[in-house]
Order: sequence, then structure tokens, then C-alpha cells
Amino acid sequence: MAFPTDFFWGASSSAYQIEGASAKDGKGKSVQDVKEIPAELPDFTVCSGHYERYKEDVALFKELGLKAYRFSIAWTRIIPDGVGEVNQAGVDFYNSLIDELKANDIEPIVTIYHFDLPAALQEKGGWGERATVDAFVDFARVCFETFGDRVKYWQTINEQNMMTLVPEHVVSGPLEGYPLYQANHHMFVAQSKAMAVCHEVRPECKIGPAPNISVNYPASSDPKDVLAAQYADAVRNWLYLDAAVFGEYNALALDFIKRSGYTIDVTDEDREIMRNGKPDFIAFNYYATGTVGYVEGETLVDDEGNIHGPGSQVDNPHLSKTEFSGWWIDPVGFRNTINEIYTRYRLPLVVTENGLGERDELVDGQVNDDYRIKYLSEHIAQVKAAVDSGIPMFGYNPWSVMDLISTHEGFLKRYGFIYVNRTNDDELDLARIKKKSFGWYTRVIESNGENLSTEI
Ligand code: BGP
Repeated sequence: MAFPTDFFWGASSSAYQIEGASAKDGKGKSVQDVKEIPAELPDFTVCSGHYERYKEDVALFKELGLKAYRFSIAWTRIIPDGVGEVNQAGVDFYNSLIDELKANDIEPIVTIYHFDLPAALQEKGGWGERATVDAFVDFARVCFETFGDRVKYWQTINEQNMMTLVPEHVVSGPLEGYPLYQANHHMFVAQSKAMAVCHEVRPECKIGPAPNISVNYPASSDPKDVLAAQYADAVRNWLYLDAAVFGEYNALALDFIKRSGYTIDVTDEDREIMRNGKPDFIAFNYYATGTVGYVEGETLVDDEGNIHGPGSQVDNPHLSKTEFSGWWIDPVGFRNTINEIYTRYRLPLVVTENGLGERDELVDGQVNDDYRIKYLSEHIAQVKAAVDSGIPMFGYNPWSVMDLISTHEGFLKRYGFIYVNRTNDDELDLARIKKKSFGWYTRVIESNGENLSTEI
């Protein structure tokens, strides 16, 4: 088998990280705009300047050879305070972007919500409040009605699992007293409702969740390590996909939540909503596997069977780490993850993020990112192996299409095929410069994934 001829070779971004223009044309503030940013990092007023330059950018995406582009819609551009009137200028922007993509035969794959909750909703308790569920579903409905004639592929919520496991990243203000797993539950309900609304409003459209999924290996064949890894996987991964696909709580994850002292109020109506909202596919982001060991005292499961945390991560002697972040590099783990997801859920899969963030250097007008070429080549080879083994995968959208603001390091850490000429403290001219990986990815796409050679 080979990649299907209509495989979505794409690339990925998110609104708050790429667009800039964070207060323009009636846009409201999101939690990203109001959160405290360390002095050495840029805020989100400019980012990559994509809001103004989207036409030039889409022309570059076309030259890159993209068949798809995965991006998100800023809730605060469409409904500035999270609820209420629609901001026409925001609608106009996404209409133009989508039309530009379609005119260039690039399929839009749209995330409804990527880490940028309206600040006005956060002030009222954010996802801790049931009112946010209704606000999200109303926003999603506006998206389906307004853009669904051209956007066929939708994702509900980007990395809900990371928002729950690392909440400081997406919740502005103090976390003390934040009802973590109740907020998480509200996102489940919101997601299921949005999937049902999508099918009702636009039966021809497809929709799915977009968590960050990667398997956890047991540190050894010691059954206790295996148990710890099972719990870690349940809490990190399967909780989110079981809720999206089966509309049910994963038993091990629920056990963990309860034993950790969290309470969740789940109503009969919630249960019904979760059972009725079904995804058409699973979108997922993959960066690095984990390895979990049973460590006496600070472990996931102690001798009495008590669960203390999402696992004690240990080193994996078989893998190396990325230079910048120290994340494990594990292409085969990508395939392990794909196999595990498909075996559990039997839905078509699309990769919505995967990639290498490094400190790219612009030297004589060029960026020789051979390390990224190697990383991507090895990871795409595993997608190919998965497709060869019969798993229905319909797209690969590495992070990121161009340099943009990373979640913790601004422009110090870059992922793109296109270099954006700016630093953290100087916006320079925002010129777009094709990296070496740009030409390499073009060739990959032209060969429909057959030519993965790193020589270029
Ligand atoms: C994912 C997010 C993206 C992106 C990416 C890279 O978790 O969905 O928004 O930022 O990770 O992470 P970072 O920017 O921290 O390197």
C-alpha cells in the first residue's frame, strides 16, 4: 500500500500564535492576551504578522505544495466577549483566508478552539462554569453556519488533555480553587454537543477531537511498572478519547480522579449529550512518548493500590532527546501511538501536529535545518508504515507551517518550514524566508510520501 492519492499533506498553526493583530478590527481579548508574560518573551500583538500577510503566506503554502492547512479560528475575533454579537470584521478575515486557501486547492482543516478562551469568559470562571459550555456551542454553531459551506473538516478543542494536565498554560489568573476536573468535564460536554450540532447543521462535514496523544512505556517488564504505565496512559490519553468516541469516562482515569480528591458533577443530561455526540475521525498531536516507572513513595500506584499522580516519568535508554526542549525523539513511538489509537477506536486518523522546535539560525539568508529534515523524515516513515499496515490515515500536518510564537519560548524556539525574520524583542521586517526543509517537504509531497530521503 502507499499513501492514498488524496492524502492531506499539510502543515499546522493556531490563531493566537501566528496571527498577531490581537486588538484589531474588533477582536476581544483572550486568556493569552491577558496572561502574565515573562519580560524576555513577546506578547501576542504581532506574532508572525499573518493577519495582515495571509495572502502572501497562502501563496507560499501553495509553493510549498500543501494539500491542506490546519489552523484555528480565534473565538475572540468572531465573538469578542465569548457570548453575544458576531463581529463581522472577524468573519470577513476567516472568509478571506478560507477563500484564498480554496482558490489555491488547499483544504482547510479548522480547529474551533486552540488555547484562546475569551478573557471575558475566564473572568466569570471559564471552563469551571457550565455557561462556558453554552458559549462554546453557540460559537461552534456560528463557525459551522458561516464557514461550513467551504470547511469540511473540523476539530473541536486542541489538546484538552494538556489544558487539564498543564492548566497554567491556558488559564489566566490564579489556579487556586480552580475546579480542574469539573472544568475538564465541561469541555467534554461542550465537545460532544458541538459534534452533534455540526452533524445537524452541516451533515456533509466531518468533525473530531484533537488531543495530544502519545503512549507511555513501562520502565521495565515489572508488572508494577506496567500498571503505572497503564494508569499514566489512561489519565493522559484514553480519558480524552474514550469521552470523545464512546461518550464515557475511562475507568482507570476516573479512579485516578476520585482518589486524587477531585469531584465531578456529572448529570444525566451530560451523560446523554456525551453519548450522542460522535466524532467522524480522530485528529491528534504527537511529539514524544513517555516512560513510566513505579517509584516507591512518589509513584502512580502504591502498595495499597492508591494512585498519587500521573506517573513517575523516567529516562528511556533507547531514545535521545531534542536539543532545545529535551523531549524524547521517538519515531517508532509515533507508530506505537497510531496503532494503539486505531486498535482502540477504529476511526480514521489525521495527524494535526508533529515537529521539531529548535533554535534555527539565519546565516547568509539561509536556514539549514537538516535536523528538522531528519526528524520529519523519520516520523513520516512511521506514518507510511502505519498506512502500509492498513490503518486509515488521511493526513499529516506537522507543526508548524511557519515560525510562530512557541508556548514558552516565543521565537527562540522555531518549528516552521518558513523562517519569519524577527526575534523575541525586535519585530524586524517579518520577512518570510524558505528554510532548507521547505524544499525537502515540497519533494516529499510531490512524491506522495515515497521520497523521504534526507539528501537535498
Ligand atoms: C502543542 C500546541 C501548540 C504548539 C506545540 C509546540 O502542545 O498545540 O500550540 O505550541 O505544542 O509546543 P511549544 O510551542 O511549547 O514548543
